[in-house]
Amino acid sequence: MIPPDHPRYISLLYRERLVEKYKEGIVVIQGLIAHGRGEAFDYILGERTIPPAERAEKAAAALLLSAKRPVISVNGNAAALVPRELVELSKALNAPLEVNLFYRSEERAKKIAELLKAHGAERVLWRPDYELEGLSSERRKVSREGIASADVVLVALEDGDRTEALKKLGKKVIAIDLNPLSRTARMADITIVDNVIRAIPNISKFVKQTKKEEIEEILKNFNNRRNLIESVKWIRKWLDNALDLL
Ligand code: PTJ
Repeated sequence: MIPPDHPRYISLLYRERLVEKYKEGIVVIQGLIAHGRGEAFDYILGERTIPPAERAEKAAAALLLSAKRPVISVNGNAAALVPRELVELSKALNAPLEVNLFYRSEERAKKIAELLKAHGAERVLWRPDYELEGLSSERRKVSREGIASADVVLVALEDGDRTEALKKLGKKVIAIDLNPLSRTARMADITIVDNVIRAIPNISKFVKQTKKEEIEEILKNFNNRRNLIESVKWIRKWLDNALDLL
């Protein structure tokens, strides 16, 4: 048991959850490594939502609200960390959740769909019936009524290849990635440099708050490259302040 007064309690709790979901066959072992990488970035962001991330979350909500066919793509880690929050966002947007995996197996996709349904999901797509062009990984396998026909796709913990393929197919991509320098971060239309555990509830909050007449202005004022530069500057600032600890 993790003592609640441990200084890294929250972070350790999420680790436990990932390990548990790994044992249940929802998360792949590579997902644990990916999470560790994310934790390192989260640490030098101060484990909070930095202002550029909040701006990106607002822009993401606006883009999702303006979409005709938004889809939320779910992998093993996201399902393990924020199942309830993903379902809430899906309902707020009336958008389907689609299980899309890098290390795909039919059995794991089904388990993830069942986990989401157990948290109240109404629309979960997990049986692909279409293959995306220009992508050789398992992530090419998508659903016709989901990612294949979506105009806006929200992705978390992503590999750059799929973001690139989705962009080439004319879709808008919103990425949640703690690494502001990753290829995904640079390729996406809107990159949220925040932990998925904070980002998903924040997007839901902004989806509920944003008024129709504000959408155009929010999107016009958002520039992903500028926002990524801002994120890196926040890391630099955090590291500068950390020098005082030494
Ligand atoms: O479930 P699957 O089969 O689709 O596989 C999922 C993993 C995560 C194994 C797969 O997508 C993968 O290998 O991802 P990458 O290429 O390691 O990319 C993960 C990215 O997400 C890295 O840039 C991490 O910094 C970032 N990341 C890790 N944890 C979080 C995160 N970003 C936001 N929130 C997190 N909790």
